[in-house]
Amino acid sequence: MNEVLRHFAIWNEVQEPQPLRIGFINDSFVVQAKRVGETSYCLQRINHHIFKDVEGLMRNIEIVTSHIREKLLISRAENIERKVLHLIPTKEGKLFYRSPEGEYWRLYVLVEPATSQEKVTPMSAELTGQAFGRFQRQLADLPFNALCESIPNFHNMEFRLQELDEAIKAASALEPSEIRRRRVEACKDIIDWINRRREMMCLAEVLFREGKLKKHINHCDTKVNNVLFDEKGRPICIVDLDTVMPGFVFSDFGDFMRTAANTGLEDDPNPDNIHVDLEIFEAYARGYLKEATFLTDIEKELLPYGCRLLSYMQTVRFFTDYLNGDTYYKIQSPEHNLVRTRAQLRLVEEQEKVEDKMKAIIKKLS
Ligand code: GN1
Ligand code: MG
Repeated sequence: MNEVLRHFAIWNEVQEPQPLRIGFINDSFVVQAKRVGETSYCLQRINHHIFKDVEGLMRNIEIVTSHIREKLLISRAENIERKVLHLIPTKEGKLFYRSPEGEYWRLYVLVEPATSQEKVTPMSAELTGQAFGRFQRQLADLPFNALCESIPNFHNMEFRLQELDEAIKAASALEPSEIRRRRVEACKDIIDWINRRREMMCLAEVLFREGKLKKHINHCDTKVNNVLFDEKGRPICIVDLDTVMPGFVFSDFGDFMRTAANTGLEDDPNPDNIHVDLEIFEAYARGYLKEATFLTDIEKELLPYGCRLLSYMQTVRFFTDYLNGDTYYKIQSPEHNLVRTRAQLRLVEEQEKVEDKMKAIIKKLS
């Protein structure tokens, strides 16, 4: 790995890279400076099986981080280095390094001291809402098509359902003994459940085609662990920018609620643990609406719908991976993707139950 580091434009002495266990997709390593007070780094191997257009992905990140840095400079913000990710180019001036083995690597300045959270409190939810609202607002003046879709159709519900249909078809055509075929047969109830909600969940794509809904630049992975906090528990920087791309604003809102306003786990083995945490919902919404001053009426109105949409999308994505034989998400047990599917499915049902309450909260806060 020192061979990889050699290609980046860094001039201080650093220690051996140490693996950092975060995320399901890329591999990350911390590279500490040898001398106290010097810059340390975060080295990442980009999963190019998932991000096929690494060039486009890295260009997106460069556009977004420079745009935010410029905004921070204009507003004379302090500690800009800690507020937005900083990519270190290679010695050849490229945004990433491709090794002779065909691996893709990039290097960021390590934001420190910083901590990340796995669980939110109402207080941190409100601050995180502000942080993601601000992030969207800082990017709101970029035309949405300034960025490419680093994963084509990433949050496109119609596309995710097509992928599911293909997975069902492929698995159904296999030998009866084949595990994927048995999975389809054992999960007819889930397929019916998904089908009953299809039309409703493709509404955003329809509204977009009718010109009633705009796209913005979104983060597309708004989990609380993608926000770095300082020692006082204040958000400093948004990380994991692989999926910044055009999309609907309520996708980001909904994805946070999917992961944080849930009393259970994303892969809770006991779905009865899963309810919507309305206190977290309200706190995040309050913070978000304070900063997301660019929202149109229809976008505000669709925020609760965004919660359901993202949980439904994740149900479909986990389930599709299960039927495909677990090729996308790293799993910790053979049935992990099914456990995740059932947990997300229950979350959708719980969100359906409190949709009116969520709407009332948004109305009160707007
Ligand atoms: C993946 O690896 P991580 O945790 O950042 C996925 C998200 C899913 C999430 C589900 C590029 O994110 O879209 O919502 O898992 N990222 C990608 O936990 O597919
Ligand atoms: Mg991520």
